[in-house]
Amino acid sequence: MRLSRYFLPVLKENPAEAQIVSHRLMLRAGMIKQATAGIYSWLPLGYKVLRRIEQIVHEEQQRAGHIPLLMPTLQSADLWRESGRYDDYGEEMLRITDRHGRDMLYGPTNEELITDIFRSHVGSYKDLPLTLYHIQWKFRDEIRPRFGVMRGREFLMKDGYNFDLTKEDALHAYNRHLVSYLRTYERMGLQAIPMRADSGPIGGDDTHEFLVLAETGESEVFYDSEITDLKFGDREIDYDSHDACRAVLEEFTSRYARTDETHDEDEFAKVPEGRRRTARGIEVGQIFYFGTKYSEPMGATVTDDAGNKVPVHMGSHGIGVSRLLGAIIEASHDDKGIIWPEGVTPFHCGIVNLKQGDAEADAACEALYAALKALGLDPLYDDRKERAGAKFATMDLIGLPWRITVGPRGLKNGVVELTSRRSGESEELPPEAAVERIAAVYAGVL
Ligand code: 5CA
Repeated sequence: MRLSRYFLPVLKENPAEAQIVSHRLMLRAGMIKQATAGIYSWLPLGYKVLRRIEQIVHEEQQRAGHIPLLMPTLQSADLWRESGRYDDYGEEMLRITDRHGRDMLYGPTNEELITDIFRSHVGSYKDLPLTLYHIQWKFRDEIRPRFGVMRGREFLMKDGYNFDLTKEDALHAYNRHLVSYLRTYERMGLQAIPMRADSGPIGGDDTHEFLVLAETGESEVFYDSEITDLKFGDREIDYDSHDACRAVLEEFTSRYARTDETHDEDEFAKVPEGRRRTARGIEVGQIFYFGTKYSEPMGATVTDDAGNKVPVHMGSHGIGVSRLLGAIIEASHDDKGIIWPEGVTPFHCGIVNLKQGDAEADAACEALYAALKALGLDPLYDDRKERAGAKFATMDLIGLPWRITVGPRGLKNGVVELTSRRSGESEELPPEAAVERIAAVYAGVL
C-alpha cells in the first residue's frame, strides 16, 4: 500500500476521552472511531489488525479440529425462554421487538442457538465428538463501556461449542481448547495465563479465564510467579490424545493462579512468599464446561450405543477477538506508539523515502516495494512529500515492526537503513539484503 493513497487519519493530539494507553493509541493511529458509546467503526488500519487476529484464531481452531460456521447476530427470544435465560440474563441483553411484535435480541452469546442447530440435525452418538465455532459480533449493554475496544458494547468474539457423549469426552474438549488457546495467544506475541475463574451467566463449575498481565487490566489476579516462566512454544501436539491435552492442562494450571472471584487466601498462603504475586490482568478468553445445562432443558439428546436417549455434555469457549487489539497494545508499546508483534502487524514493513521526488530514491523505493510484494509480503510505502521527522513519527505511532529508510546519501554507498521498531537498532545494508532479512523474519511467522 502507498500511504499517499491510503486512509490513515492519525491524530496529532492525545484524545481527551481515552483513559488508557491502548485506547489512546488506537485513536491516534487512526484505527477506530467511536460511533456511539461502546460501539466503534473499524478504520482501515484497525480493520487490518482485526482480520489478522481473526485469521490466527481460525487457523488454530481448525488445527484443533473445530469446525467453523456462522450464526446470526439477531436471535429469537423463544429459544432463550427454553433455556430459562431470557429472564435471567438481565439488563446486559439488548431486547428488540420486530414489526410483528415478536421478541428478538441481539446475541450476547450463542449457547441456545447452537444447541438448537445441534438438536435439529444430530441424533446419534456416532456423530460425536463435535465442536462448532464462529467469529461473530456480540452485543452486551455494559453499564459502563470503557477503555475503547476493551469493554465495548458491540464486540467481536470467537465462540465455540463442544458436544460430547460423556463428561470425560467433554473435559477432553475443554483441555483441547486450553491447549489451542495457549498456541493462539503466543502466536499473537502475548502471554495469556489460564486462571481459575467464576462462570457467571454462562454457568458450570469448570472454567478458566486467560489473562494478560497489565496494569490497566480490569481484573485483580493472584498467582505464583513461576507460572510466568511457562511457554507453550512450538511443540507439536496430538489434539486427539486425551493424555497429551490433559498433561498440558496440568502443566499450566497446577500452580496457583486465580481471579479475585475465586481467590482463596488460605490456598494462596501455601505458595512460597517470594513467589506470591498480586497484579491486574486483561481477560482475553474463557473456557467453560457446563455439562447438560442447555442440552437437558432444550432436548439436545443423542442415542447412545445401548439405544438410550441421553443429553449431550457441552462446554463453550470464547476469545475476545476485538478486545485482543487493546490487550496486545497494552502489552507492547512505548512512548512513541504501538509496537506490533510480527504475528499481527497490519503491514509487515514500512518503507520511508527521505527525499520523495529524487529520481534515485524514488526508484529504489519502488524496487523495494515490488520485491517485498513479490515475496507475498505487505509493505506500507510512505511516498508522501513530508519531512523525514513526520514520516518517522507516523511509522513509530502505527508500530510496524520493521522500517526500511531510503535516502540519496545512503544510496550513493549502495545501502538503505533497516530499523527494528522494538529495539530501535538500525543497520545499513544493500536493499536486496534488507528484503532478505525481512523475508527471513516472516518466514517463521506467516
Ligand atoms: N459463551 C461464552 C464462551 S463462548 C462466553 O460468552 N464467554 S465470555 O463471556 O467469557 O466472553 C468471551 C470473551 O469475550 C471474554 O473472555 C472477553 O475476552 C470477551 N468479552 C466479553 N465481554 C466483552 C466486552 N464487553 N467487550 C469486549 N470483549 C468482551
